[in-house]
Amino acid sequence: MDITIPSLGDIEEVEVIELCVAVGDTVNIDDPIVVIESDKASMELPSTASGTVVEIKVALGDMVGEGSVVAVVEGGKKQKIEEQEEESEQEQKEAPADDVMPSAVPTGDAVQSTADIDVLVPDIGDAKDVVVIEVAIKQGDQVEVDDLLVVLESDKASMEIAAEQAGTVVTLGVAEGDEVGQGTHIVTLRVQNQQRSDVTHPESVTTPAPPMKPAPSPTDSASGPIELVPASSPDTQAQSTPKASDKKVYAGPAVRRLARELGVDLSSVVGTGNRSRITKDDVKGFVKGRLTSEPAAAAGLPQVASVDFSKFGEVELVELSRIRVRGADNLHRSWVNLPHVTQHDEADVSELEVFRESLKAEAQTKDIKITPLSFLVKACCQALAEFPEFNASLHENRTQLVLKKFVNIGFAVDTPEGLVVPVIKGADRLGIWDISKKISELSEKARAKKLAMDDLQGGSFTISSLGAIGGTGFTPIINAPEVAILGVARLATKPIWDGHDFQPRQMLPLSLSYDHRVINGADGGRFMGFLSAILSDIRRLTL
Ligand code: CAO
Repeated sequence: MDITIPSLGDIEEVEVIELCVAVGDTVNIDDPIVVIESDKASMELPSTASGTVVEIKVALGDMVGEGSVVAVVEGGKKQKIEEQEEESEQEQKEAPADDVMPSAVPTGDAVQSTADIDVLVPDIGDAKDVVVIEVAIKQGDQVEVDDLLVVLESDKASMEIAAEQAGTVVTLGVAEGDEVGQGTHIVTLRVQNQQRSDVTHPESVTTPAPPMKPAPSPTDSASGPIELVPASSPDTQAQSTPKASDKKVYAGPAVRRLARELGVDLSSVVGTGNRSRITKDDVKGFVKGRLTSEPAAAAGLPQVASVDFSKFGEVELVELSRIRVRGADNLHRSWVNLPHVTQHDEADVSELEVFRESLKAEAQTKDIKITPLSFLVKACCQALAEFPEFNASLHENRTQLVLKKFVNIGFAVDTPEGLVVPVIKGADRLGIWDISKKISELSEKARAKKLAMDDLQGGSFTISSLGAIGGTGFTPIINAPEVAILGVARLATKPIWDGHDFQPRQMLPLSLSYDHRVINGADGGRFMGFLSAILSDIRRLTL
């Protein structure tokens, strides 16, 4: 059974702009086979048979005329010829004898210099459920001839209603989503130097208009007339002033439907089809682009401008290591997803430092390097036991907290390849010597690129120490999905008032960043107070 292009009225040829089926597809009567388009409108061509598509006879971009075979369907039922002819005859009887330009039907009284013209929905035949899917104008807009006013869509075709005359929008009769029928008031335009506008209009005299039926009924057949509704083509749009036409999009009904389903604003999509028509692939590509593009763009955040720096001087492009690229992604993900708060404090580590110095000789004999970091790890384990919410993750359902009954402390290691965060598993069960050993082993492995996946996984809290490098404080980014991270800066000897005198004390700057969805400021303060107290009096580590 051949599926053919029916009568196109006065139009000789239309373009195939979309294939809706592929060979092997099963179709029912009325299922769209292709979308065809004249220079004025687009519509779906419904199948006149049910069965399996065994051959597609056209390709995208082909020009087809009445009688052209579009596809061959086998194995099902064909619509009865008598039915088709009856419907066709019936439609012809019902069609108004004076079919003229189908677009906006202006009515109004004779005027001198200005007149208010009501633009109405034209005869849309038996199209059902016609919905206003786009309103391209607003009150006060100046429209030119051929500027788009509204786009209507039935279950089969979309049709653009364009301005027949230039004028100013006085009132709008429809809104997006309204259902309309023939005669519905679309807009009132205030036009200049109008004659009588309800009798005829210049275009209908000079340009023979195609017959007017917006969409074939479900039973339209190969032999019945299929009539396209004129609308402004992109060519005419391009020529007109771009005020009300700024929002115009050029897309077929199937594409518009897809865009609506995916929530895509078609005016943001660049059309790659003939005359910039938007195709389904354009819509899909747009969505894909949004999903894979910069997180900021995907989230609708403004993007940092890309600048061609070579305009200002010599530049060199250097590849970033995989660790840096992935690390940057992780940091960015955390930064945009977790509301960070950073709380600062200083711990008096004077006694800790005396104790640490006293251990150095012994450490040397054990071939262990003992630094403030080992004590920080130990102290954090104790603080996490006291404040379990800091040793947790927010469940993805966002209504539960995953409290971890283990304490695995990650620590940031600066390597030539970038920042890595190995994890000391079960740190709460280790003493200072073992923690120190672990820090040395894991940081050496990190710098030698020998870390195993297991060394990097399972962290429940992270410490980032820049103490050996310097600085008085910084705001570390949480190693999500953990909820807190401790930043450590360089300790400094400061004069601290003891109530009688200033005493020289070794003060260690601490910066705690936490996920404010999980931890509030008061808890952050308590955690810091507890941590400082332990570091100030390391005897507490034994408690
Ligand atoms: N204040 C003053 N001195 C400090 C200090 C501090 N907070 N922390 C460490 N030091 C001292 C150490 O005691 C050591 O001196 P001594 O040998 O005289 O005792 C010296 O600085 C060097 O320490 P280290 O760096 O070898 O050892 P560490 O345990 O402090 O740190 C490691 C190990 C792996 C964390 C560190 O080498 C490193 O990579 N730090 C960078 C982490 C980083 O980049 N963080 C930023 C992440 S966010 O971008």
